[in-house]
Amino acid sequence: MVSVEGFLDCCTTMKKIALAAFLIAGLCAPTLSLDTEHFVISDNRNWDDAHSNCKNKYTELSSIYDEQEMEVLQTLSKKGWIGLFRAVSNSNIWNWTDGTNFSFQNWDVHQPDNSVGSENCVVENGWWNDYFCGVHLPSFCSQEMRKMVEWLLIVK
Ligand SMILES: [Ca+2]
Repeated sequence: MVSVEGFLDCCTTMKKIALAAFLIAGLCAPTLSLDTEHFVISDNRNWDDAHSNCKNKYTELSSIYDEQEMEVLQTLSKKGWIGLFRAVSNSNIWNWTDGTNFSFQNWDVHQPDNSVGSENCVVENGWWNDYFCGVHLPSFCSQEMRKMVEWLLIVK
């Protein structure tokens, strides 16, 4: 026969086990996220060499998806090649070297103007300008970083 105290001890123990299970299963949820970091390469290269250098040492020439990312690049350098290029000669079709969709745009006034029909690469200088790919400039490279993020819920 179980005494009253024994019954209460049993309930308390079960509550502790349930709480422990809840803490393990529900409150700590480690997840893996991808973070992009940008770097400036200050020695001057043409766009093709800048692209090869980024692929060899980082992940890609930088892609820019929004205003915040623009600001991050501007804190690194005032000017540099990015991963945007004219996909079809003399068209207004643009691709990112990493294959992501082209939607955000930040062209300077009167750009892209495709001067003399051969400005097929894009330089970032606070705004974007299509420019001659053979010009030697600094460049922006990006790197994908795998980061472990652990979500913790604080119980009051
Ligand atoms: Ca231009």
